[in-house]
Order: sequence, then C-alpha cells, then structure tokens
Amino acid sequence: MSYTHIIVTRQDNYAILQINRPDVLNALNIKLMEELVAALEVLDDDDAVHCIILTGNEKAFAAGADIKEMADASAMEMLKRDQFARWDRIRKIKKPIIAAVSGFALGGGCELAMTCDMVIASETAKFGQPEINIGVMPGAGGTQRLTRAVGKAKAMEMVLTGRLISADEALRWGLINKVVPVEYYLEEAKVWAKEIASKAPVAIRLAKESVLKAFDTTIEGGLEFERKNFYLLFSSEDQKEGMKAFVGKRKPEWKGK
Ligand code: DAK
Repeated sequence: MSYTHIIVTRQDNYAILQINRPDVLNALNIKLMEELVAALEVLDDDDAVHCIILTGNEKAFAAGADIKEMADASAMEMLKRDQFARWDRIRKIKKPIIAAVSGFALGGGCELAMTCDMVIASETAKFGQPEINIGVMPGAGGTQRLTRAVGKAKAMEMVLTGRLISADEALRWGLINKVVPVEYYLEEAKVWAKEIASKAPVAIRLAKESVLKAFDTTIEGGLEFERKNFYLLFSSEDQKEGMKAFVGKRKPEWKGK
C-alpha cells in the first residue's frame, strides 16, 4: 500500500508508523487520519507484526488536528465528516501501540498519543490541549482520557488554560512512561517494542484488552472480564509451551495460538 502522509516500516516482528507532514508540524488532516487508521488495521491483521510504534519527527509528534481544514466548517459538515468513527477504529486496534513522541504533541496529537498504550518521550516533548486558545475544546478524548490519566486538577489546568507541559511534568503526572534524551526516543521505543513483541501474542492481546476494559466498566465487571480472559489463555498452545519451558529451564517458542 502506498501512502502520502505516513511512512510504514517493518522491522523483525514489529512495525514503525511515522506521521509525515513535517511542513505543518504533522497536523492531522482527514487524509492523514484515513491513511493512519488504514495502516494500523493492516498491521493489526498481520500475524508477523506483534507491536506497533507510532511516531512523528524530532520537532513534532503532531501539533493537532489541521486547523486550516476545520476553520470554515459548519457543525453539519463536521458531523458529516464523522471523524470520530476513525478515532474509534484506532481504539479497536488489538496489537500494542507505543507512541514515540518528540516535540509537539498538542490537541489531537496529544489525544492520539493518549490513544496509544504507552508513551516514550524525548526530553524536548511538549504535551498540551490548547484547543481553548482557538475557541474550541478537546474533541477526541482529551477531556476523558487525560482526566483518567492525570486526575481532575491537572486535566482542568491543561484543558482550561491551554498550557503546554514538559516531558518531565508529563512523566510525573502519569501521562507517559519514560523520558529519554532526544537522540534516543525512537531507539528506546524500539527496545520496548522488541520486548513486547517477544512475548506470547495471544496473551499480549488479551492482556491489552483487559487493561483497557478498566476504563469503561465497574471493578466487578472488570474482574469478571479479566478472569474469563485468564481462563481462555489456558486453551492456548502458548500457555502450555510457556509453562513447560519454565519448568524445563529453557526459552519458550511461541506459536501465537
Ligand atoms: N493545523 C494546521 N497547521 C498547523 C498546525 C495545526 N494544528 N500547527 C502548526 N501548523 C502549521 C503552521 O500554520 C505553520 O504553517 P505555515 O504558516 O508555515 O504554512 C507551520 O505548521 C509551522 O508552525 P508555526 O510557524 O506556528 O511554528 P512555531 O514553532 O512558531 O509554533 C506551535 C509551533 C505548535 C506552538 C504552533 O504551530 C501552534 O500553536 N500550533 C497549533 C496548535 C494547536 O492549537 N493545536 C490544537 C488544534 S485543534 C476531532 C478530533 C480531534 C480534534 C478535533 C476534532 N474529531 C474526531 C472530530 C482536534 C483538534 C485540535 O487538535
């Protein structure tokens, strides 16, 4: 498949999806989002890919939705564009996604990073929901995922003031996983991707699904869901292999089933 605004590279058993509109700090226009979602779905369906890294460039992960594309839209046009459907499809990707963030991750860019499962950032990364500065508010999870990640006080601060926060603040607030010098952010994400890609794929899939369940259920419902997935893994060949390998003091060889 060929793309205009993204670059997809496969490496061993993981893939890197790079957002590539550098002239506009990777602003997320409709075409880019269409390509991004389509590429994620292709990678999700590919058994050879066990983990996905989503990244931008050193200057910007993504500076938000494309303001120029939205500026003159009416509410009806926005409704018909139905861009939320695309964002919902990202949420349904089953493989783990690591965001490797450097530079600006703003508005829709910050929301995109939060839609990923983990975030590795460079020391130069800046996160923010500055939509308030252009007369709107977050529209792709910024009031919900952010609040769950950093709590009400910090979420209010970011959403109501539009202030950008540094990578160190984002780390302290629990929004991201790790901060490294700018030369290493992609390399660090690759280390994480390789580690995750080396685990049993079915267990990874059900574990991701179970953690995400915690966002939209009661503790009771979530524990029930977790338990069913846990039992289900005992019907996989990889569970038998993993436990036999442990007992036999050897490395497991996963089959992905
Ligand atoms: N959209 C379009 N172009 C952008 C852009 C954006 N979000 N951000 C930057 N650019 C463009 C600039 O216009 C400029 O283009 P030229 O003028 O050279 O043609 C180029 O990128 C370089 O930007 P600057 O010259 O401004 O660079 P600086 O280093 O001086 O400033 C900055 C960097 C990131 C502080 C600044 O560019 C900035 O404030 N950008 C806007 C940040 C922002 O407000 N982001 C939030 C946008 S609203 C939805 C889902 C999500 C959303 C909406 C709906 N649905 C599912 C329906 C999300 C909304 C948003 O994200």
